[in-house]
Amino acid sequence: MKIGIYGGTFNPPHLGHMAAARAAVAALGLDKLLFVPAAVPPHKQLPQGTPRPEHRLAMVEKMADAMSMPKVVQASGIELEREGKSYTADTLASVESQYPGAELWLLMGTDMFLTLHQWHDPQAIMRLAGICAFGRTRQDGEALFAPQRDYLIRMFDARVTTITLPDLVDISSTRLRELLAQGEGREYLPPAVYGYILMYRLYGTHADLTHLDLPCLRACSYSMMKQKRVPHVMGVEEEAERLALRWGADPGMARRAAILHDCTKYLNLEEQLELCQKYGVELDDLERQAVKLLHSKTGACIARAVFGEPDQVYEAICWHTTAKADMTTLEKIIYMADYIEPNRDFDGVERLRRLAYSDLDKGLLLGVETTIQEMEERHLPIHKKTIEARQWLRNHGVTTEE
Ligand code: DGI
Ligand code: FE
Ligand code: FE
Repeated sequence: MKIGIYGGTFNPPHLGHMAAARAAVAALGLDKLLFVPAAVPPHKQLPQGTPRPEHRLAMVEKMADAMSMPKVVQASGIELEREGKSYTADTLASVESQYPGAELWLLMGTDMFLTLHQWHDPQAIMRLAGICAFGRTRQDGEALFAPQRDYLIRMFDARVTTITLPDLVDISSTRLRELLAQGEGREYLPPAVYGYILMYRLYGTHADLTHLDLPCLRACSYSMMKQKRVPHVMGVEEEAERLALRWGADPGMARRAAILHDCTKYLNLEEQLELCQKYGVELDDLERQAVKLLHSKTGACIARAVFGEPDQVYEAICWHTTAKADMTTLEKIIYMADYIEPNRDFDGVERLRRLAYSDLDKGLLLGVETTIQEMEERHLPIHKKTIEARQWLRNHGVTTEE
């Protein structure tokens, strides 16, 4: 097993780090790559306004997740958790003991590579790991790297590989922090990291969360979920806008409701219940135990309380899982968009898609009936609002015939 170890302050983690990590995984054939955010070295103060360690670790976790290689790329809090000074040699030793027999590669940029012989215990570092240095240009690779590479090989019997990063995102963390403080820099960050920065007001950002434009709202929402759910949420946004245009609802509101509809999906039961308490949501017996039913309630609360969304958006998110009797057009649209967005693939989805665009109520009824049937097959209790939705539609003469 080959493991890459990519340390740094990641202050903040950005697309340049991701490009370098991707190149290293490919060039070295890594089975695993660990991003290891460094603790503040006692002798080297991090710049003022550097987020707390837990924020840096959370951002690095978001960057790792954004690489969409969940089995390979991971964040590690190993240096942040360690007491006292954190030396690379110790980190390598600890990875070594965690993965006995693994072949370790230490990844680093040019500056680090050129000073490697001055680090604490360079013998141990180069005994435990091969060195993989990223160059920005070919000149780096040759003029700068070659003498240092030869020296390290001679002195420490090092194994050294250099990678030239062809399309390296050209941004320094220092410059990026300046841009962020001026409300810029979004294009250098994975959306989930940018959203996290906005939500916790890191690096001097002070976005008004209640007046975010769509890209910032997306970033915030994606920062609250796993990368693997993002395509679904993007699909719902696209579908909701299309349905809104078809059925005369506000496409902007449809988009915003869609962007936020699953934003609390990853909270556990305890966290869900806490939010319900905080926002005064009354729950029935089924909701208190079925965590999957709670994210629509809590998502709606976050949309309104944190992002300042109006009642229509609140309600549309609130009913997107169970539906209910007598829904507004926007509520129906979000329910349907969640069901038929382009990534959905199940028996009957094509018929559901046709109905959603030919007769919204018929589509809604078929969606509700499909859910009820699925719940029955899985022997799960059906929420009473879902039953009421079906009854209301039937009472109003709606059928699922095409
Ligand atoms: O959040 P999504 O996965 O995009 O979709 P969703 O909000 O419709 O949630 C679907 C989940 O909710 C699915 O796992 C089943 C659950 N669910 C929906 N209606 C009912 C329900 N669970 C129970 N027990 N009863 C319901 O009536
Ligand atoms: Fe949902
Ligand atoms: Fe969803």
